[in-house]
Amino acid sequence: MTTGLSDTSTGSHPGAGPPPAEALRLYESMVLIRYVEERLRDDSAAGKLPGAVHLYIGEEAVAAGVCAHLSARDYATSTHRGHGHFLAKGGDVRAMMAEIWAKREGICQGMGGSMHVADISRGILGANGIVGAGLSIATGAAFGAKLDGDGKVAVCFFGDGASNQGVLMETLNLSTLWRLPVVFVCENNGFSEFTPAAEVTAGRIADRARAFSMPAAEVDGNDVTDVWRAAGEAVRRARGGGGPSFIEARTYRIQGHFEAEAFVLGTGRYRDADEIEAWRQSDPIARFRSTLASSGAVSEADLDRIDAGVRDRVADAVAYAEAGQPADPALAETLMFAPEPAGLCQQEREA
Ligand SMILES: Cc1ncc(C[n+]2csc(CCOP(=O)(O)OP(=O)(O)O)c2C)c(N)n1
Repeated sequence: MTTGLSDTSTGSHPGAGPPPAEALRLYESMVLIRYVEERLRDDSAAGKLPGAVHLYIGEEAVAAGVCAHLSARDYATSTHRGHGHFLAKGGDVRAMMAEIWAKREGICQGMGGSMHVADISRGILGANGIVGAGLSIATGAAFGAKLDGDGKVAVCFFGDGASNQGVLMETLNLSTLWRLPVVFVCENNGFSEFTPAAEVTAGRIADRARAFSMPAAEVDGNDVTDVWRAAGEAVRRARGGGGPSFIEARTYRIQGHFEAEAFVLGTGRYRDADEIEAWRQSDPIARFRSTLASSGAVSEADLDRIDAGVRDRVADAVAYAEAGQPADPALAETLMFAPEPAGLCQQEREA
């Protein structure tokens, strides 16, 4: 039996589950991510998107269960598979969709694309194409939050592949030493690109944190209640000055590493259809829907209404993105490069 965040066993996390209104928000958050990702899957297959997308289908419970404890003032860093984190953290679905479609109306004016959706005003410090890069950004944000002293928390989402980057050790070390308000959330979806985790990742990932005496939990990442409980405990600890925590959420990537991976792999296969099917049986949304419906607190009709509302929002976001203006390449000069600091240039000229 698990006894808390510092417990070393895997499985259901103890304690009360989310109250009914929170449970419905968790459900809606997961459904929004799912419908957005399904639409992107279809539009990618139809050749409508300008670049690659890495989809989060099957992993929705992690982003939803963690971000439910955050406000727009808190920080989150994300990965190349970042749409779910952006949406769960309260990012605007229209602006994200337009960004992925490379339109000027996008959240980064169409210059960032799928792997760089960010909204600093909501504490969404960005998806990131560099594996592991969010670890140091989140730790830096947590350091800033600690200096500000106003209770903000930083969450870092990263994958099992990223857990082998040296920067994890650096950030586990400093965040423990300085008692920073940061929560490390490893989404162990079983693969690093086309390589099964077992071939490149030694030991239990959560043990990396335990080596620094950091409280660490291993949870069922397809059980949103389990994630929500563990994240609640970790975020409360961080906000209360208790320092960092680590959560390893075991989940599975249903889609390819990126859409259209088949064109790269040819006939090469790195996993069996049976394995994917087995994980589909543990779908986080279907599981939570059935838990909610059987609790009697909510009817199937209520859940259907949520689904329909989300479908409309996603259709609206796609229409908005399609109707947008193409990104303006000239923006690269103003958006990607900071203006030269006048004083510095003067000094350089004099040197
Ligand atoms: C520093 C760096 N090294 C390698 C890559 C190439 N790369 C892109 S995604 C990926 C796998 C990442 O796996 P994981 O962290 O488990 O995330 P997942 O894709 O499973 O969500 C790799 C190696 C990269 N983008 N950045």
